[in-house]
Amino acid sequence: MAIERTLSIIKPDAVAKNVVGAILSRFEKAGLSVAAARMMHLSMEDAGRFYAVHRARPFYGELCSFMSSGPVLVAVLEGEGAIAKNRELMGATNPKEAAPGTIRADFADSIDANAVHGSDSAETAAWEISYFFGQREIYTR
Ligand code: RTP
Ligand code: MG
Repeated sequence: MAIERTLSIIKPDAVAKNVVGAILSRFEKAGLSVAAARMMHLSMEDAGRFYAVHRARPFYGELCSFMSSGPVLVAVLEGEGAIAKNRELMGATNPKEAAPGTIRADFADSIDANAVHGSDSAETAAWEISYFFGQREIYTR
């Protein structure tokens, strides 16, 4: 399988719970490497542009408020099949439906406060990575 890059966000709920390291460790144990990472506090506008694909959905306002409610860790993960592997490690969007042992099953509280974001396709990953990181900020081991 090809080496891919994907964008991960450790959301405000998980940062507040002090489980950033625990979540990054899951990625590393599954064979993904951190190629870039930064703590940031998104503005409502930052979150709105990032999640623009959802702007017509009823949960858009709440999603943007939540994502700008506290600091997040934005990161680029790199490895074989990184996009699908990350989604698998994350688990279902609603933590009540997330498989046991997934990040959302173990760390998420609700469908809004669901601990992590992960790119859902190669096209999305490329756009999301470029939204947060310049070429010179991304490292390959
Ligand atoms: P994400 O984009 O954050 O990685 O999550 P996802 O792909 O699993 O879910 P997506 O459909 O892209 O939705 C983005 C985020 O919006 C919130 N959401 N709320 N109330 C609802 O029905 C609902 N549906 C989605 C979630 O916080 C989800 O992560
Ligand atoms: Mg999504």
